[in-house]
Amino acid sequence: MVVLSQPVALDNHISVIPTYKPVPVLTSHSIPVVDLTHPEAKTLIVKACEEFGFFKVVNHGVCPDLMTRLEQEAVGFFALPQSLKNQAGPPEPYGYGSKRIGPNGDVGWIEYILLNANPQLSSAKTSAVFSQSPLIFREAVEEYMKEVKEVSCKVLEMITEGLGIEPRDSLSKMVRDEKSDSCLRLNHYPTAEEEAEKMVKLGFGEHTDPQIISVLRSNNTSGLQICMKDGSWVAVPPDHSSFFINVGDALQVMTNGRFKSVKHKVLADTRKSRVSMIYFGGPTLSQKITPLPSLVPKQEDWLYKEFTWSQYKSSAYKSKLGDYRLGLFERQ
Ligand code: GA4
Repeated sequence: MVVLSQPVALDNHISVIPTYKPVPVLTSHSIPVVDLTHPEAKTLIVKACEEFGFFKVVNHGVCPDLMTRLEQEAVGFFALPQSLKNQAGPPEPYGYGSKRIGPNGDVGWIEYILLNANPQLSSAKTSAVFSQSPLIFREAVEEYMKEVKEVSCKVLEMITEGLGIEPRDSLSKMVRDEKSDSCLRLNHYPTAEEEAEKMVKLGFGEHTDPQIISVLRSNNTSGLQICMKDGSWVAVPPDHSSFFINVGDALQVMTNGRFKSVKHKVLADTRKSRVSMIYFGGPTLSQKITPLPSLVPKQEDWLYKEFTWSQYKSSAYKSKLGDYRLGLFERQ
């Protein structure tokens, strides 16, 4: 259980960032760990997606140096003077953001960069992210996105195989599409300067990810918690050499609710900064999101109305972080 305590005023515009007293949460002994090279990996992934919508992957094949390099470059960006970082913001939704999350009043103890994975869609804001930093930042971002996209596609192919769906690229082809609406988020949960502010704060409020799949990597600072089916929260111990995979809303729909899009949040411990990078694998804007016909052949069994990713995305940007976004698309 999490206990809300004194709100902290941050500036003229942001009234409150909820502060938390550290309270015991369950340990994570039950979070599944999947070795991607194990012969039974696909079965374990399907089970983890059904039970938790979340799991950790090891033996993923991404070079640890690349993960460290991107982390260092991100840390370098966040260490720039505020005035320079602000030139890449506010996010619309791409670019640099501080404390505000999304356009509808959500706030957190966080600063971040949101980048579209499709370089052709790069905006003035995203170019500004790289204008203050050496070229190696942009190169690390591009190389990392390529590698992590491969991890997403490998996992999605294991999911289709585990579910017995043909063809095996039914899901991965959506993320592989060169026009896929995927993105990368680099998050920095800063330390607090004032002694009085050094308390656990809400870094990123509870929410589900809208896309198909999310692949998260963080430094060795804790903070991520996931919500279990019974509503209890479990703290996920950090592991900087592994990835954590989330089922997103679109995959919940495509499996007709068999996989659950996992609710999660981040509590920021302001004595130790946390840096995370998350790749959100999404489909193209025009992709129709429906239960996969080979999994649920009869339309009358579909739990959701048909919608496009573009429709879902616009409705997500009208919502607050913690809203249940799929509610609008459920069939009566
Ligand atoms: C949550 C998952 C991703 O971080 C994100 C977020 C997006 C944003 O920060 O711009 C959203 C949020 C996320 C869900 C609801 C809307 C959109 C903020 C917000 C209030 C990039 C995404 O795709 O959806």
